[in-house]
Amino acid sequence: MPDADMPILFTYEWVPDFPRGYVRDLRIRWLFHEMGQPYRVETVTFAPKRADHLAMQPFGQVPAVRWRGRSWFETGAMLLGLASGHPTLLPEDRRADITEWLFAAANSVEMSTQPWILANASLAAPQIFGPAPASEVIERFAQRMKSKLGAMETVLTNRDWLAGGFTIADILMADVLRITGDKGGLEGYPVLQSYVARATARPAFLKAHADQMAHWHAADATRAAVA
Ligand SMILES: N[C@@H](CCC(=O)N[C@@H](CS)C(=O)NCC(=O)O)C(=O)O
Repeated sequence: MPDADMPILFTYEWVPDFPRGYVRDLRIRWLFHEMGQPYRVETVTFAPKRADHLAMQPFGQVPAVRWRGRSWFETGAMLLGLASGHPTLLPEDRRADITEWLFAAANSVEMSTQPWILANASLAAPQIFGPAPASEVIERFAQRMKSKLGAMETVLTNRDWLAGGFTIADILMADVLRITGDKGGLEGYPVLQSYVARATARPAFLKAHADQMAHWHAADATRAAVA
C-alpha cells in the first residue's frame, strides 16, 4: 500500500510510565487492527503544543488521525468516521444503537469514572496529580461512578456485546471499563469484569497494546541515545 493511502496516527513522542498502556491512541490502534488496516505513527510534543498539532486537535490532546485528505480528533468521532462502511464494526442497520453506546461510553460512563480515577491518583501521587480532594468528595465521585457501573452491569447481563456482535461501541466502552478495572473500580461488578476480559482477549486489542508499549520503549531508547 502506498504511504499516501495509509492513515497516520498521532500520539505523544514520549510519556512517563504511569499512562503507558492507557493513552487513548490505543483505542484507534485497536480499531485499525480490528479492520486489518495498516497505519503509521507520527508524534507530537506534550509541551509546548505545536501549531500543527493544535490545527488537528484544538485541545492539544492525542490521538489525532490524518487519513484520506482530512484530519480527525475525538476518539468517538474517529471510531465512527474511520469505521464507516465496515460491515461488522459499524453495520449500517445498527449505526443508531452504536452511536448511542459510543456517547454513553464517553459522556456518561467515562465522565463518571475519570473524576474517581484522578482523585485516587492524587491520593497516591499528589506530587504528580496535585492535592487530593476531601474524602467526602472522593466518596461522592465513587457513588456517581457506581450508579453508571451498576447500570452497565445490568445492560451487559446475558449479552456479550453492546449492539449485537462486537462493534466500535465495544472498543470504547471496554477500554473505559478496562482502565477503571485496572484502578480497582470494577470490584463487585463480575459482568463488567467478564466483558473487559472478553474484549481485551481479542488479538486486535493485544496487538494494539503491544504496539503502544513498543512505541514508548522506542521513545525511551531514543531519549537514552540523545542523553
Ligand atoms: N475526549 C478526547 C480525550 C483525549 C485525551 O484526554 N487525551 C489525553 C491522552 S489519553 C491527552 O492528550 N492529555 C493531555 C492533555 O490534555 O493535554 C478523546 O477521546 O480523544
